Amino acid sequence: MQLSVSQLSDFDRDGFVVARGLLSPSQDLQPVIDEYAQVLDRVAERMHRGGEISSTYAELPFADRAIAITREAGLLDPQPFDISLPVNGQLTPETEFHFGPAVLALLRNERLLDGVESFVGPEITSNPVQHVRIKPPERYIRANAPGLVTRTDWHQDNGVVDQEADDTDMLTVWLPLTEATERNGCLTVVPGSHREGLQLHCPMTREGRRVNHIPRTLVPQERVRPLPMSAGDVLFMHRRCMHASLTNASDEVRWSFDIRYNPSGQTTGREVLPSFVARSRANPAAELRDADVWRQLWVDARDRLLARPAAPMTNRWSGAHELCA
Ligand SMILES: O=C(O)CCC(=O)C(=O)O
Ligand SMILES: [Fe+2]
Repeated sequence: MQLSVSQLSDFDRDGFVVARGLLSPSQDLQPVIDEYAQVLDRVAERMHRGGEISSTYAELPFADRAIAITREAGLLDPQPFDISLPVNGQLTPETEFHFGPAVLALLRNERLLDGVESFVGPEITSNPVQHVRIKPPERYIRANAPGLVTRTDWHQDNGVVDQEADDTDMLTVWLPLTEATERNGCLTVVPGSHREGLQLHCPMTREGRRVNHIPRTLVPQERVRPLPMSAGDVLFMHRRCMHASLTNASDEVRWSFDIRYNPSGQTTGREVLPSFVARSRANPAAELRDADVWRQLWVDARDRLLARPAAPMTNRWSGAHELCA
């Protein structure tokens, strides 16, 4: 189902639109939750063997298990769950990730891609800038934890990809697997900010990774709007819409995917990572449908990145601006 005229005009005005109930939690999201239970199993077993946790908490459902592990160990490392590789340092031959068939099915979901097609057109590439964020209650997480498990600072997605992708019509798709509320860390946005250009971002190093954020003084606080969403809702967001997320101050896990798409043929902004054709009306045979092939693309990307000499991170955000001090 393509988006309605009024949804498209909301996107035009605000820089985002939430399609309520676009996905079915039981049909479209549950397979992903089930797949991740296996990843958590593996990670919990390993942590238990390594003496990091006293129990594997195998009897608990996913969210409770993630919380129990975080409570005891201070962190459930997000990398083995993620659908990406660290590009800013920290990559090793042991770096894990998760590229499973249920996640690929979600990225290729018909209803989702119909929505994406409304913005991107009929030739759709899955952009490799993508993450899964499984965020336990913040109070159980140790200090200096990776950004994927804590609140996200203000930024525009355009500001975190390479400069060469400034003109790429990259569309961000954000969808929760659990209820996302103001208390557990839903997104916040500045409606209309996508029309105000690319803002200054300041680099910050966090856990050895470089993250770029918009300094507070450039965020118009009076325009900030929280965006609570339910499982099944899907947010479509312009690459220059300013957004952040709140702290998880609740007792539950806040779990979301953020994935991106762009018209095929445009640069993704992270060319070192693999993209794939998610939909092609002109040449359906070009679509990637096999999760093993998808996974292998990322294994090969990891090997390529490990083999190349460590290049200094070049980035347009030098941090020299006075607002970055
Ligand atoms: O979920 C979050 O905390 C941040 C997500 C985000 O920045 C994005 O989807 O682009
Ligand atoms: Fe973002």
